[in-house]
Amino acid sequence: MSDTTLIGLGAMGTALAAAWLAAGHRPTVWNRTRARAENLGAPVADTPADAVAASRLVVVCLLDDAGVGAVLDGVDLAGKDLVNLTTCTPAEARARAAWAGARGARYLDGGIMADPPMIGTPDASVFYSGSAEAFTTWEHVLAVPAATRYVGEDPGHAALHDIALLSAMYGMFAGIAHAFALIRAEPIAPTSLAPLLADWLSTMAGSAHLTAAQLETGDYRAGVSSTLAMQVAGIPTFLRTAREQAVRPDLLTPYFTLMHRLAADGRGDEDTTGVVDLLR
Ligand code: FVH
Repeated sequence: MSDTTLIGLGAMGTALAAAWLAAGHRPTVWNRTRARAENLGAPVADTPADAVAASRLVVVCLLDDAGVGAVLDGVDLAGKDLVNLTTCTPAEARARAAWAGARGARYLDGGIMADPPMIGTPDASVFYSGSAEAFTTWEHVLAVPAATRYVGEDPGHAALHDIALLSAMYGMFAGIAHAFALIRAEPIAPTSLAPLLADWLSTMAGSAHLTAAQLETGDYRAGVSSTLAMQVAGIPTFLRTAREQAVRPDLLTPYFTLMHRLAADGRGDEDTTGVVDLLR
């Protein structure tokens, strides 16, 4: 019996397989398009059922949750530990855990915080949640391609951490796009702005800690150094600058609108943390 089965050899699954093979594991693999499995140097199963039968630990990394259901439909999962690294929503992960449990499998959901080239490097990590027993049993195998971060028994919490962090990343991407758009028509090289931007964003990322503390205490005035009122007063300058540079402010205005709403509610002496509550 192989120690691991890996179902799904897209860009991510192939990177996972390569990391396990490089570390001396011998995962049994299956992929819908068989050609992607053939030159890996791993045993290739003919069917998903054969792949699942080959190992107690079954790792799935497919495009989406519907694919997981389609591939594992009718496959005997009794006694297996199913680790699903397919990106999904928290509700999909909980439903998939119940689905696996009803078929006699322990379930772990995983949210991958890496792109394929990062797999096998110290920068890669994966959030896991679900069966603590399954995590303890297989952590030594799961830790080969990426550092493991177990975030609890709720199978939806790995996906929730994954999507929360990626959502913050997209907010950052939006800010970066706006910043580059502002300088685009000027004789300022993007490569000269980039290190300034990266340093500034790294410094400001620490503000997440103050926001978290304020959310936990409910005191949105604690530790405020730049009040909402001061920041709202500056919004017209951001909008005029965008207009002067012929840049659409579309990526910033949703956040500015929420800041205005808080200020209109008389919360100008607070931080911007109240935006979190307005979003709910
Ligand atoms: N690549 C990335 O940067 C991100 C990083 C964070 C995590 N994601 C998630 O990982 C899952 C897999 O992503 P991927 O990069 O491997 O995706 P693809 O290269 O497009 O490969 C998709 C695999 O899924 C197979 N597949 C899709 N639909 C079905 C289906 N209905 N039945 C069976 N297999 C299916 C596909 O098979 P094939 O096209 O080769 O036959 C690939 O193996 C994903 O959740 C990301 O969000 C990656």
